[in-house]
Amino acid sequence: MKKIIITLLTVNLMIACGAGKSSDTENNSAKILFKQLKAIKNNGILFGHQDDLAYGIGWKYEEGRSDTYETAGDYPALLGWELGGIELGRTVNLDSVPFETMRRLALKGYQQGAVITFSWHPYSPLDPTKNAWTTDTEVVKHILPGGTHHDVFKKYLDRVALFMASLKTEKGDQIPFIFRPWHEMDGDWFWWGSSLCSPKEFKQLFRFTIEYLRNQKEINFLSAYSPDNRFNTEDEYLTWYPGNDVVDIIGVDNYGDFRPGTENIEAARHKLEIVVNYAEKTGKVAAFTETGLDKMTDYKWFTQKLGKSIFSGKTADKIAYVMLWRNADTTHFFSTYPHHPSASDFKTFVSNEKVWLLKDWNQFKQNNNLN
Ligand code: BMA
Repeated sequence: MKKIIITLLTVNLMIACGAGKSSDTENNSAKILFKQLKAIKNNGILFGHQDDLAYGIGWKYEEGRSDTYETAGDYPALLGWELGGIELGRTVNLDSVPFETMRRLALKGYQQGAVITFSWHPYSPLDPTKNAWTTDTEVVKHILPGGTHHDVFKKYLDRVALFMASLKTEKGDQIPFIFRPWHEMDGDWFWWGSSLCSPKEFKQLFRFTIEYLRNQKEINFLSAYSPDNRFNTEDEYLTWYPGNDVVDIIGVDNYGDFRPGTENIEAARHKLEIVVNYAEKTGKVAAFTETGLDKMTDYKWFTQKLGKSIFSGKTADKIAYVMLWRNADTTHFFSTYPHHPSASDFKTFVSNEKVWLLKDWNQFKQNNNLN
């Protein structure tokens, strides 16, 4: 009898503590990823690229290809992917990448050692014909709990969760990744942006998203907060910050301070410093979550602009990664590719011992028993 009572007590305790949920287990894979990312600090920076294994300039879905690899001899250490369209039950994302291909390549990238990150530009739950960039209607307040379209929003998240849960190894373990929803909220180009929702509503949206995926759907991931560059102080940076309990990666997206015409590399450096300082204070990971130069018109951009923003001052060695946006075609690309005039500067940039492609990253994990 005593034994039964103890067993029942243990079971009750396990339920009360949420034990059994992967997100609460000591050795869960997202925690391992967090530990790996934290260990990078003071050592190097991972180089990342959006959609790198799926397509590049002049090719699409050719196994093993990568503009990064073909330019510099190694794959990115971090691979970005985009989920927009999954919420509508589509089989291809808004950039025409089939979700099956994405799943396979994300899994392959992870198994080769890369860090995986997902962005998400969902269509409006109020009107699925309106994409993330349609800013003619207030959406956020209607999809929060109690709102008219909350149930539709939950269905969107259910589909996201289903895809996330399907990112499994042969052993059936869900792979860890960074989820970076609702980015650039300080700008006014998305329906979740500053012109259509208040900081209070935004924080509720972010919190609901993370908590629903973690607690209801038991998805194992790290989350990233990524405003655009419209801040100059920590207070401004934190305007939309939803709370330390729902954020793991302290990030920033910044194209504006690198754009000819509005270029200000010192401002970019200063913003990264704000990010780094806040991550230090809170014990989180700092990251340069998105950047790049449209059509790479500055052939020394990597060493003279990106490099200067991250390597001058005390920021560089505290940022875990920098991710460049996608190389769609010759009218829309943000990194380099073979034979582009910026290719040799890119090689110089990644030859810096602090900039890590996949082999460097794997070597570091191996040397420090971080696997
Ligand atoms: C934007 C552009 C778009 C793309 C979107 C989502 O920055 O690259 O072409 O559809 O990201 O990936």
